[in-house]
Amino acid sequence: MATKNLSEYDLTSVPAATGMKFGIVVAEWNYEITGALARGAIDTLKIHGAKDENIILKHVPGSFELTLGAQYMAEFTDVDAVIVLGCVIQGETRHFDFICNGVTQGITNLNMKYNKPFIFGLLTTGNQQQALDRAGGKLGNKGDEAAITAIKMLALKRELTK
Ligand code: RBF
Repeated sequence: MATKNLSEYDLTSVPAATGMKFGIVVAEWNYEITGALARGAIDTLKIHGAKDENIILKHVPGSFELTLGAQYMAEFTDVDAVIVLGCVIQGETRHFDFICNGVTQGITNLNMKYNKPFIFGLLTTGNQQQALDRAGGKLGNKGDEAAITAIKMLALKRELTK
């Protein structure tokens, strides 16, 4: 089955991000990839109307730290949504599973705990090429997709709470 291009979406279906505040937490591990994810997310937020001053970008050492970094964003800033960006590449040890499961469960819990969107932008790939393909390569950029998801979730919240 073909994987969809992560950067392709219907422009007209994306609500305006005007007035929305975003936190982005980026893992430093595999920074060639996570830096590209962050650039994609920021560019996409701005294309849809987010202002520079409404985007807070912070780094954590590795993907395992994304959950706590995201919780800090929610506790200590006034962001409306948090995007976490990381890349875990399968190695020869079982760390891959432990890290991926930890982040997946951690981010799921934060969504429920804060009633805010915490967007899961974690690439979990078998090798570096698969990650590059999804970080601005031939399959688009997972950071773009994460940004669109954050905007859409905040728009949904606005719609249901107004
Ligand atoms: N962090 C990542 O973001 N991506 C990885 O691929 C990754 N691989 C790791 C492999 C091993 C064997 C270890 C010990 C750590 C790895 N980490 C990785 C770092 C991890 O997310 C975390 O920063 C550290 O375990 C410290 O809590």
